[in-house]
Amino acid sequence: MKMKSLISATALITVGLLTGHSCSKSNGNSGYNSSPAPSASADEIQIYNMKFSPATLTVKKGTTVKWKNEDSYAHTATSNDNTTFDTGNIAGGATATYTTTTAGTFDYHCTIHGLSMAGTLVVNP
Ligand SMILES: [Cu+2]
Repeated sequence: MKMKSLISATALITVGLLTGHSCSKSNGNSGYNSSPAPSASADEIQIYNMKFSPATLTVKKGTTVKWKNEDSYAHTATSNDNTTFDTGNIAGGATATYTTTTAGTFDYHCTIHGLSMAGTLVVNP
């Protein structure tokens, strides 16, 4: 009689390692840097080298338009009718805003440098 050697299966002891689940805090993306130009929102007009850029800006009524003076000296953005808006002096490096309340096409200029320094603000209803 042959004795069958029973091979006992070795029990594999799996040691459960409780690995600390590290929740790495990902830094929130603060935005894409797609353009090297100074940040200008859609409703921003830059004043640079005695020019308004864009020369014509179209917005919806209720929008707050911002002028940013990139020159080192003061400018104004004053509607040609002298009543719709007038930022007053915007010092070099400063900004001024105007919240549009009336629809229409408004030509404006800089009172310091005259009508040759002009822009147009189109306000859609
Ligand atoms: Cu000016």
